[in-house]
Amino acid sequence: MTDRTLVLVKPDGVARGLVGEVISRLEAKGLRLVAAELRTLTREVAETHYGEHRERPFFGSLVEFITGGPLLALVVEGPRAVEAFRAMAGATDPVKAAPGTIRGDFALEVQNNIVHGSDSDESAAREIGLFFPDLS
Ligand code: RTP
Ligand code: MG
Repeated sequence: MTDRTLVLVKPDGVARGLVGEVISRLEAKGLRLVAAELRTLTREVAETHYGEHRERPFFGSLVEFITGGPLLALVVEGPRAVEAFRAMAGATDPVKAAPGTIRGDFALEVQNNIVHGSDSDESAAREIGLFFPDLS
């Protein structure tokens, strides 16, 4: 199967009207949309999605942020989709993210950094299963 990754336009990106911008960039790059849904995450799904960060000091704040409004969940596919989208998103801290990346162009704060992208093929499979169980 072609490589797939889970992309989220986080609640800050949706609130700022950046959904079209992110989708345009994905499509221009050549990644293909497989699934898309606007939804507000439950605390349970948010805590599962970011489970690797459960012990970090920012975990509570991160869960509040990611459940604080609707986000757009996308599955996209294409060659090396995970790596391709991480490169487009840029560094986690938007001040360090290169201009030309989504975070580098549109954000300034480490938490409110517009997009999420799976960080490995294993993470992508787990996250796609969590958000879109009918796809796997
Ligand atoms: P993501 O999982 O959302 O794609 O981001 P990432 O891999 O680039 O970064 P990660 O280390 O997995 O962090 C997940 C998200 O937590 C928020 N964060 N806040 N306050 C802080 O120090 C801090 N550090 C990370 C960000 O929203 C980050 O994207
Ligand atoms: Mg991550």
